[in-house]
Amino acid sequence: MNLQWFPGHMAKTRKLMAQSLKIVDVVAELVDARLPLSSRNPEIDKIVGNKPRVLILNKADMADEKATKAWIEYFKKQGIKSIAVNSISGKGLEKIGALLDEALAEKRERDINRGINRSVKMMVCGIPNVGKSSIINKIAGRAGAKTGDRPGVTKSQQWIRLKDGIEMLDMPGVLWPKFDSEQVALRLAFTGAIKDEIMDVEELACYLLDYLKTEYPMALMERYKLEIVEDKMGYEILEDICKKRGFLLGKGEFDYFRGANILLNEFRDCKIGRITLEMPKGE
Ligand SMILES: Nc1nc2c(ncn2[C@@H]2O[C@H](COP(=O)(O)OP(=O)(O)OP(=O)(O)O)[C@@H](O)[C@H]2O)c(=O)[nH]1
Ligand SMILES: [Mg+2]
Repeated sequence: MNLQWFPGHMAKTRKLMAQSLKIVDVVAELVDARLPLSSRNPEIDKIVGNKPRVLILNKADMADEKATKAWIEYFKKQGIKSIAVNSISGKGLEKIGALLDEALAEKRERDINRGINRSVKMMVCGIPNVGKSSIINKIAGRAGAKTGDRPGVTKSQQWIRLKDGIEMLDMPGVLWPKFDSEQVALRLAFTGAIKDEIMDVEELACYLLDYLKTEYPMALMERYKLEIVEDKMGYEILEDICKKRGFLLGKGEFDYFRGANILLNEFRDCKIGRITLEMPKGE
C-alpha cells in the first residue's frame, strides 16, 4: 500500500513542540491502547529528551483488556510506567495523579528547596486522533479543547489551566514523516489515524480481515454471521460479508467498496468487539 503523508503542519508542530518543551515540566505521551507501539512516535522520543515523561494508553475501552494488561507489563519491564485510561468516561484517570507525582518528584523537591510554589506545566502530545484534547477536557472537567472523530482537529497549541495548579498544553497531532513499516501504517489506518481519502479502503479492509481472522476469528464470525474464516483470504471474507449484508451492484457483482467501508466503520465503532491490533513481543 502506497502511503505518502506529510501535511505541512506536521513540520510546524515539531518545531512548536521543541520550543514549548523549554517551559513544560512533564510530557504526557498519549498512545492508542489498541496499538501502543505503532502509535508511539519515535520523533517524540528524540524531541522530548530527558524531560520527565509519563505514558498513557488511551482508548482502553476499545482495546482487548488482556492485551492492555500485557502491554503495561511490557512497558514496566522497560522501566516505563504507564496507565490505561478511557478519556471519555474517565475510567483509569484516577491513577494519573500518582503517575505525575512520581515523574515530578525531583522537580517538586527542587522547588521546595528553593522555596517556590509554581504550577505544574504538562504537555500532552501524541499522534493525531489519539485523544489528546479529550483527556485534557476530562481532567479539566470542561470542554476547553476542541475534539473530533477525525485526525487533525487541533491545529495549534493551546493552554488549558486548572484551578489546582496544573496547566495543560494541548498539541496538534504529530506523526512521523516516514512510516516505519507497512504494518505500522496499516494499523494506524485501521483506527482512522490516517485519513481514508488517501488510501484504498478495499485493500485496507482486506488487510484488517486477514488480521481479524487470525487473532479474533470468533468475534468476526459472530458479527457477520460467517461460518468459516480461518482458511479464507481477506478478500474472500469481504465477499462473504457483502453476501450476508446484501451489498450487490448488479447480478452477481458485489459492492466491495460499501462492504469495506462498513467493516472499517464497525471496527472503529467497536461493533466487532474490543480488539488490540498488536501484541507485545513474546506474548
Ligand atoms: N472510545 C474512546 N474514544 C475516545 C477516547 N479518547 C478520545 N476518543 C475519541 O477519539 C476522537 C479523537 O479525540 P481528540 O481528543 O479530538 O483527539 P486529538 O488527539 O486531540 O486529535 P488531534 O487534535 O486531531 O490531533 C474523538 O472522537 C474522541 O471522542 C477514549 O478513551 N475512548
Ligand atoms: Mg486535539
